[in-house]
Amino acid sequence: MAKFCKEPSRTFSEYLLIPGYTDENCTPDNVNLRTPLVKFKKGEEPALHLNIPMVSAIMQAVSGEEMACALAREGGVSFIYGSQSIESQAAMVAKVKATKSGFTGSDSNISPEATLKDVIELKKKTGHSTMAVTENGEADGKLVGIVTSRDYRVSRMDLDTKVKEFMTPFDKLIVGKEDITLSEANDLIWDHKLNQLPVVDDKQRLKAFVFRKDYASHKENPNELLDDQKRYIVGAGINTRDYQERVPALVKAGVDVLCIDSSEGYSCWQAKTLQWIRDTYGDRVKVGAGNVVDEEGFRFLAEAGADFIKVGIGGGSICITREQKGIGRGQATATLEVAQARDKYFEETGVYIPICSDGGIVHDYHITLALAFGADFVMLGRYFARFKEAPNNLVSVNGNYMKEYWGEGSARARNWQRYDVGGEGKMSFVEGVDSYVPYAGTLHENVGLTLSKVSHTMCNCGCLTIPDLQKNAKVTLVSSTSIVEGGAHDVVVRDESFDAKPQ
Ligand code: RVP
Repeated sequence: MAKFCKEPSRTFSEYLLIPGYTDENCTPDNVNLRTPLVKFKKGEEPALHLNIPMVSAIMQAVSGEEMACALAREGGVSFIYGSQSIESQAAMVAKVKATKSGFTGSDSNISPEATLKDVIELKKKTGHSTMAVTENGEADGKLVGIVTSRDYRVSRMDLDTKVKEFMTPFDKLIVGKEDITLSEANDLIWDHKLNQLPVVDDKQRLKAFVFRKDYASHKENPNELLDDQKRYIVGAGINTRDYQERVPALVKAGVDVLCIDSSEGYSCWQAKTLQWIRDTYGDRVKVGAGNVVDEEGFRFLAEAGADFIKVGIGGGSICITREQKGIGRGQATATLEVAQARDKYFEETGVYIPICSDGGIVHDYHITLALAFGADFVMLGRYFARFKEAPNNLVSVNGNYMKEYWGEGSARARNWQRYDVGGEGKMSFVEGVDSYVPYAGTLHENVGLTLSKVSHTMCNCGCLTIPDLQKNAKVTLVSSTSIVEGGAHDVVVRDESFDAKPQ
């Protein structure tokens, strides 16, 4: 007969936090959301940490280069999706690592022989009004000038005018040398009243621009997650099939942390992948594994050498694994049991392995609950797919702006390695859907608001750090009738359509 888990399988929406004592020191400004990303020994610091407890899902619709830079700027990490060729995934990682904080690579390059008409078209395509004029019109060409919107007036000039006739030529430009620091670049910008500073190498090739507006925003991001060369920290997903080729390519591209991306991680395939990485790189390459939902699964991956362990099966917003295969566990119950296993393992071995609650975060307070249940950080797909920086399309559906969001197990992504159970068989049925999510604007605005809610709740619970919340949070189950009580009830909520129109 089957073994039965005593506890029912529960989700975050079935719980609430009960406030603890808040003293005058316990204010949102004093909350510290720093959390470990990879395992560490008692008394030591982890080799990698996050400044906010959020990472973006290993999905085609979520984690590309732009998302990775935007999230690292806030203090989190993106895991660039692995369901693409090794070359294109490594190129994405390399692009993130080439984006030094405050330095912007140019994707608007034009030749001096091009025309004003070409300039207008390029601006429409990239959205950028500053263009590098290079000898061959390519990114790696010699810089011969720049064009900004101050250099031309469409209403007064012939569209066939050549770029070389109206650009600001190189000899009139103030430029920075390749090894310039961000603050030196900023001094030049201020001293010469510039809007942008081109940075060139010794062969006069453009390496980056530093924009006046970006320097200001860099100052606004104290949580930026950077490596020792001031480059953004970035992760990448791998699978248990082509790791011997994929991992070296990602490591060469400069990836900081890997994660085996699978819907079900309690398998010999994950152990073999971890073993190969340890044999090849020792502890130098950091790699997470998963997903698991109980103590047994956690132990297995911990002993196999995972640097962090991901929790959750079937809770993702686009996931139909539970319906299709009948496997999975409520996200709250799974997180709690794995966190208890993590603590037990720490007591026994002195090694702390961070756990990540992956999928099923619907409301911002679910993040706080996941942390209270013992997660060190959370992975989100739907949440990030709504933002401008996600690599998915923005479309209009019935007059509403939506972003496309599809599961890795959907017919659209066809990421069969994620659902791999060995053998030659490829996906014969889907485990995910293709969907829309409402467009929500920029990552910066949304993450700021979400974390403000997390910090306020932590203060209500009397906790200033995540370890403090994990240890001291008080949690209660809610009844279905008390859920009704939690929303606006027994009133007619006013909105524009209801309000009487003034006469
Ligand atoms: P959510 O944040 O609820 O959208 O969930 C995202 C998570 O769902 C991913 O991190 C992954 O674990 C899981 N996922 C991705 N694709 C699929 C699928 O097609 N079933 N599931």
